[in-house]
Amino acid sequence: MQEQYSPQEIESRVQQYWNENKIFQVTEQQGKEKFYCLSMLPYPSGHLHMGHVRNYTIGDVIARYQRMLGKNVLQPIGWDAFGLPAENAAIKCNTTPAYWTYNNIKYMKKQLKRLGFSYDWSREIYTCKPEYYKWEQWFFIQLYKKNLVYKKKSGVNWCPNDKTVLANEQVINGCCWRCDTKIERKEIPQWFIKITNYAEELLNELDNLKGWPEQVKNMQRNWIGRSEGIEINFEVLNSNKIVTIYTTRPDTFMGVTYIAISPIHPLALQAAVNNDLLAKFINKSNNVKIAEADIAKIDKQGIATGLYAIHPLTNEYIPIWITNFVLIDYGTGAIMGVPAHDQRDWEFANKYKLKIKPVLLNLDGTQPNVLTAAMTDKGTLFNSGNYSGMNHKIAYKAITDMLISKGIGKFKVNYRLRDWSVSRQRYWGTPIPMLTLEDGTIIPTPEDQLPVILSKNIITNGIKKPIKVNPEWSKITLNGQLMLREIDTFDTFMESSWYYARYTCVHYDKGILDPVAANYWLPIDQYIGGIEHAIMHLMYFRLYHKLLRDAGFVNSNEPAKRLLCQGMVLADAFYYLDINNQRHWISPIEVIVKRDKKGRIIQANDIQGNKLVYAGMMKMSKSKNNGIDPQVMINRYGADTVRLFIMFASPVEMALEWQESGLVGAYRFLKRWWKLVHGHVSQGKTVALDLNDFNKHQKSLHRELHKTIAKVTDDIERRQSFNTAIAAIMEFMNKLIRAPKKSEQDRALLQEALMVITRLFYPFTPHISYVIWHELGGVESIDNTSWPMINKSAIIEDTLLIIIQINGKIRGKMNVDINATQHQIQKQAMQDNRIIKYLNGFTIIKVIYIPRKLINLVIR
Ligand code: ANZ
Repeated sequence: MQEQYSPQEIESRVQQYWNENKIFQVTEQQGKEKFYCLSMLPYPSGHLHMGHVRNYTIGDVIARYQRMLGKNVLQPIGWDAFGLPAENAAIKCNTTPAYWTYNNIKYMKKQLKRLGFSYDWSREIYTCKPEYYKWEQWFFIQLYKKNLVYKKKSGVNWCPNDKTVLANEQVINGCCWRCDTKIERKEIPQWFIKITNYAEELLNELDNLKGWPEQVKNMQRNWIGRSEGIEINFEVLNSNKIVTIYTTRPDTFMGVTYIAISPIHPLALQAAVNNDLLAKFINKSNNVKIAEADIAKIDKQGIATGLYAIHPLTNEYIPIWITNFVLIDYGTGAIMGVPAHDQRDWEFANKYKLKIKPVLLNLDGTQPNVLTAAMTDKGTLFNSGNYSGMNHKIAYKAITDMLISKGIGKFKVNYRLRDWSVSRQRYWGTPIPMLTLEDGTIIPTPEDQLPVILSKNIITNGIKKPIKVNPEWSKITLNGQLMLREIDTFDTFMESSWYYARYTCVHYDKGILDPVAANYWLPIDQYIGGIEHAIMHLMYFRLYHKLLRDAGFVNSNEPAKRLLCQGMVLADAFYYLDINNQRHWISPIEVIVKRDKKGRIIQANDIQGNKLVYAGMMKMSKSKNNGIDPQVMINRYGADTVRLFIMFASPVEMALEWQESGLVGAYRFLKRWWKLVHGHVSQGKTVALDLNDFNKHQKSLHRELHKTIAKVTDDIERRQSFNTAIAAIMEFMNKLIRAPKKSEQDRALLQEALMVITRLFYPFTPHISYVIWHELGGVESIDNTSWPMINKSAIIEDTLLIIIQINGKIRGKMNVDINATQHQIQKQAMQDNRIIKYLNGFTIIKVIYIPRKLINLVIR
């Protein structure tokens, strides 16, 4: 065994062995328990960042652990290879998105291999390859045939900068999630998948996902946004029209003072036909798409239509207004305005001097003051005719029943979830496999013509313009008929919605999935990824599983049993202000810091000596220039050190604070381990372990060893608390370093302990474990070795701690033999130095013994 620990040398040797022997390649083995461990696939942006490294390390630790339990473990990897950044980069670097993407993959693949992740590389997926997206196109056509997709001209979120449509989820505070440009509204024909058909199931099944974080489930619940309410029909005065509103608060029905409709509500459009002012207002509002979350914040604008609705109970005339704060695609696109009890309605009424009629008392029974704001507590009704005096819950039911019995109201469950718009006006994506005939009819591409391969013939129009496919590509003749291909491509969330299923049978060419393989591996036992995917990806992925199930390809209801969302990776961030008060962020690698005794930064300078401001630990990002390149760290310390630090530095779901000092600590630890093993093996072989021959110390060390196995196993398996698992191994290793190594049994025990520790560490630091295992004489490779077993009898303590009381007062504690009888315990207590003085001159009249806990001597 080499004296020095040289990670670069051993890691490349071990990785080469794994590669050449395809150690982690798996096939279905009926009858053998499977474990499917999956980390979310990376976008090939150019190089791995620390977030990737953290995500994939966690996955690999779990996969390696499960393999040691004897399971058939599938851990695949692939590339989410379509998407906008490739187009932008291609424009900037004057190349093609394909070239940029494949090049990035090549580099990042090398990085993944350098980290020693135990992937089955034979199943690698590139989502931009026709052999993959062919099945996505095929499946879309099946959905089309089942009436689960449709094309609709619809107001969409349009990002004027990226020149593309965005899904609602991709609009954050009215701006593009990618470039932060203000979103506009635009009407274009778009393809949609009917996710709303699955809204109820997507919501209800969350309750069965016991292995998913509550936070994610709650985010999904809110996003699906189920609400129960009632639709109410109001007659429009002097017309045969009806306006239907949706409300969740029928108890406020007597407080309605106006009706508000969306600018694109049919009634608004009709009213505008002969009214220029209305038409202008509608036009203006159409240019801005308002996100639901913004309704509370926006300046409420409106215009009276001149139409009135009739209140069904009071027969009052209620003005109908067109407003910007009622969304067309929620409920019925029309509301009843109850300004006294809804703040949005109040702001609108206040601005346009509409009546405000309170109908609910404050909770304390006093009359509400609605001059300055709405009163949103739910007190007792007043001002409400027959309903006055009713508690709001009773009134809710009474008014609902009344409206239903009159035939003007009906129960309605609404979902905030919208159908998924999957068309993108982008080049670098999966072509949508649909055709438009000369007469405008839309047909799916015949299946024997699949895949519709993305054209390589592209047009670039300079820096600011997006790449476009050459329009000539779109024109085709099929069976003598002229037709046009879609030039839009799919939202890239399409590819990442079903890749997990395709991994089970990547080379299958008879269909999208081989049901035998898919049902063997699925559902995923452990899925790992960032919390930023809580809504979009994880919702679409769940939807796809249900679509695949309903098409007969899989027989489970959900794609993943257990989900782990790892926390962000943070690093110190520093900047200086220039003369224009602009911040310049300096990479932490180039900063020289002074710390106080507690390790807090008290001064920071850049290499030139300039004073810097320390902004604290922040998420690693380009904008703060505080990203740490994993490659530099691997080159400096090796993959095992990086992996160990990442898993040790914090609980997986919490933020990880990157500190090079922590990395140095992990590296030092591995060196100490190496040294311990080196010292041990250079002394030659050991004798067999003889538990009967153990002295007290050896017994105790042996017990500690098995307690450590128990703790580490529980931490990894049940608690997923990897940092405490590592801490426990390290603690034990420190005991080993200090333990006597003289006698034959000392050495035999050390040998045993090292063999155990090497296996416990293997999931975290597989390379060094691999080598040490061999040096310790492991017969087969550690990759095929099983997780250490707990020797239950070794854990059993051979002594017990017993409390000694005299007349009910605690006077001491003592260790007694585990098998001691009451008589022996009493005898030992009476001989205890601390006790003797109390007994002097007294007689024991009674002994109370609580087994394994306490002995109380009653004296007089
Ligand atoms: C009267 C009322 C009185 C309301 C009151 C609330 C409080 P959720 O729970 O989100 O479903 N609403 C309905 N459709 C709307 C649309 N298209 N655009 C904007 N707002 C809309 O909320 C439903 C409530 O949101 C409905 O109940 C309606 O206002 C409003 F004291 O009706 B409510």
